[in-house]
Amino acid sequence: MTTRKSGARGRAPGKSGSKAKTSRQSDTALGTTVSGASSSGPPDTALAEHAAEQAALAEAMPFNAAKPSEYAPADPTEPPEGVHEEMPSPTAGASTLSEKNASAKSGAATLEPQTLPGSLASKRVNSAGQALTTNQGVPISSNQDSLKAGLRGPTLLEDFVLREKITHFDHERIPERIVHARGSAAHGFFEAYESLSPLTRATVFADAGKKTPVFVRFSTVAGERGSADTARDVRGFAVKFYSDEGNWDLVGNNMPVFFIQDAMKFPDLIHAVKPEPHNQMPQAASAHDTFWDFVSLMPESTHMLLWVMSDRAIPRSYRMMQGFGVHTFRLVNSEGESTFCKFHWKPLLGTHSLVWDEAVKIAGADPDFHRRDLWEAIESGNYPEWELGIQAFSEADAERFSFDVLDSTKLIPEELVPVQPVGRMVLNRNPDNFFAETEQVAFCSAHVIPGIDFSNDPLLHGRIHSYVDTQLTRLGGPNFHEIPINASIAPVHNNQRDGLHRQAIARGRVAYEPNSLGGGCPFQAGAAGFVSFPKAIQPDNSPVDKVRGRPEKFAEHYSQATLFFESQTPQEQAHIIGGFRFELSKVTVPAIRERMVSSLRNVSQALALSVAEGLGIALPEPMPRTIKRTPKPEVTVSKALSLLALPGDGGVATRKIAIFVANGVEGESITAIMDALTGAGATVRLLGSRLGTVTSEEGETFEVDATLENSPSVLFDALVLPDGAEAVENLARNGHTLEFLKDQYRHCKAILALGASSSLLDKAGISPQLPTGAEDPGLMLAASSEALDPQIFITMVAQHRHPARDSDPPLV
Ligand code: HDE
Repeated sequence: MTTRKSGARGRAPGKSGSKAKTSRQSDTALGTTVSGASSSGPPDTALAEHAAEQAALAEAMPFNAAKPSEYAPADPTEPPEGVHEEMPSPTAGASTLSEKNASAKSGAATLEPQTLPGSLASKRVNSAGQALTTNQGVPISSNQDSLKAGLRGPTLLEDFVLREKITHFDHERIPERIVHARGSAAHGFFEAYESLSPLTRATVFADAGKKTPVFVRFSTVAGERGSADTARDVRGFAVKFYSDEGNWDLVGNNMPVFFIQDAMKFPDLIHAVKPEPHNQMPQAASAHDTFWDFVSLMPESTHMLLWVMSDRAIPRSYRMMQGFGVHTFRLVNSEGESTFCKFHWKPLLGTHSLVWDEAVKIAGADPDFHRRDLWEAIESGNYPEWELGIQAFSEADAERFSFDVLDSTKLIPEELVPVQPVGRMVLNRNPDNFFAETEQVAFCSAHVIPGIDFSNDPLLHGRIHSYVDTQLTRLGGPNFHEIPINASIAPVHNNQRDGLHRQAIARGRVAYEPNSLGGGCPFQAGAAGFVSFPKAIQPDNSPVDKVRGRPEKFAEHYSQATLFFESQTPQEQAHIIGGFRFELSKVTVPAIRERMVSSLRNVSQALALSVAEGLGIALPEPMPRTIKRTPKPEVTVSKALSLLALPGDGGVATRKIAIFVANGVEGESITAIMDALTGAGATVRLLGSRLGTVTSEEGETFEVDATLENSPSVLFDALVLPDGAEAVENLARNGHTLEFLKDQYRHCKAILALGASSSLLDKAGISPQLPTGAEDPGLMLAASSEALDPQIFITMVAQHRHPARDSDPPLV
């Protein structure tokens, strides 16, 4: 038997042990912290009682009963609970008997099992109605001037208020993340649809309706902390679940695959994509020599390159992108049975993206475009929501697939393993403080909870090491788990101590295990704790040799790149071609461009040809393939891979719509469309040449809330041009008007031209017909306010874009 409990329970303090208390001892001997008498002494003092309890605890464990279970255990999946004793009294484990002397600072003794509270509430500072203080809590009399020897005299070294303020300021910046430096985050919750207990014992999926708090950070990868949001890049999608069995971090991306297969290549990939080391250019962009040099030599990157050159890499909003766990994970149920699993987040608003020309212009107009969008949506009560789905499959299924599920450059088509919805996530609270929460949050793919486990994906295994390692430097030492945003809600009990910035004040003198003086606590949880799934390292149980290498299936690099390309709509394909053309045209070394195009020949002839044409080069020979015989793929077209597969709820909530106004506008139709749009949940802004008010034909005034100069077209999803001859004339005189209009048209957005404003369309060279002669489905002309049916326009806006108008190069 390895588990013993309550050995000391019921024994009278001081009566433990076999020795009779016969010998006289000094009354003060018990206070000593060294040496001491061989028996506990008279039991009538607190010191004696404490000493007796300690003695009893020590005697209750005459030897380490757990030892035999540590060698060649009969069943390693059922480790025993650690040997421990119930504490004989609340003070038995105290550091000091003086703990009863509470003060405003030390507070009362902590008698219940407890650690730092995980809730952020205790850390939140509310300064309303409070006077300024120093960091020592001393009220500051004046925050305007330093202390000087006379009004025109030198500043005094004595000024501790100034020195403390400046010193803190000097150290306000911490190192930024080496990747994913630019990010934005929000709090929310995850709610399980039903119990997933047949598949996993993970507590977040324990019951239908169970809610778990989350903190989610979205990010770009390559750019630095101050870079623009709309760079062409992968987006991080990192979710921290504060579960009741500890923190689970699902640190994913908005694309289901990755560039490389083994963690060994990650530093190379990132060195290649980051600004080039000699001149630190370009910022937040993959369109440069070193990136394309590297990836064109790494054919396994090709599938991911197709994703990154697609519109997925320039989302319209964080709220409108999917998330993926990327790697294959394991779900483990309470019987210890495992199922492989891939995680998918699907946005309720659907998947929508920018177009490249728009993304470039937004980077200048509003580099915080995605950050602002997320913040404003949550502030206005439009809480973004995603559905979590899993692809669950057995090891036997995995063996049958034409690709290896441990290869992160491959996805599992939804046609092969459907995505099963398991819960929803709502982000309903902005952080109080960007630095304290969004910057200091530390995600880590090693943070799993019982019921979630790793597969042998070699990319995932490198990540298990990397995150904590990088955070040690970024967050300054080993105690960053105690920073409030990182602290688990589940209590933390272990024997880790000290280190920079330690906050937990551990009670008692025991910081080791096994121990008897702390009653054996904290003790190992045994099978109730996280037990690693014991599956043999090699799926087929073949002998395990030390090896640096990859399985043969990893060597097939192109069939899923082809699958992705073939699954896109013609417009999406055109954008992928445009992406490659743009990026490769920025490369200065012709041989790199050619090498990449030769690789694309293995994906699609049409793709390679169009890119070659765009670059003005002849089609090179296809790149030799790594694998001799390509296995037949199970799926050749997957509808789920198109952005159009998730159109969203068909509404216009939070869509940003510009209505132009100027003196002389026809007010009735403006009011009608404005009311209809805001009624449908859209965000409407009245744009004019200047801030202030404009007066309508009817004498009504409208407040201009943004200008044509400060809010260009790319910041809006749709445009309304007003009626009123004078207003139209006024607007036509401002060059921004036509620029705005042309961009709305070029980016295939919905435009409503009321009455006289149709002349602005003519001036901009915009025809109500497409070059095919068909009516433009995103352009609405309403001759008068009576002829206006706002619902038709709302439906146009809800479609996000009207690709029929898309042309390469642009028509206007
Ligand atoms: Fe990361 N990654 N990564 N990564 N990653 C980091 O951790 C790393 C990879 C991802 O919002 C770093 O705290 C290695 C894949 C996200 O704070 C670092 C490898 C996926 C975030 C790190 C990968 C990701 C990071 C940088 C290859 C998608 C931002 C700072 C083996 C599944 C989390 C930090 C946040 C951040 C290492 C590959 C997602 C350096 C070694 C694949 C969303 O530890």
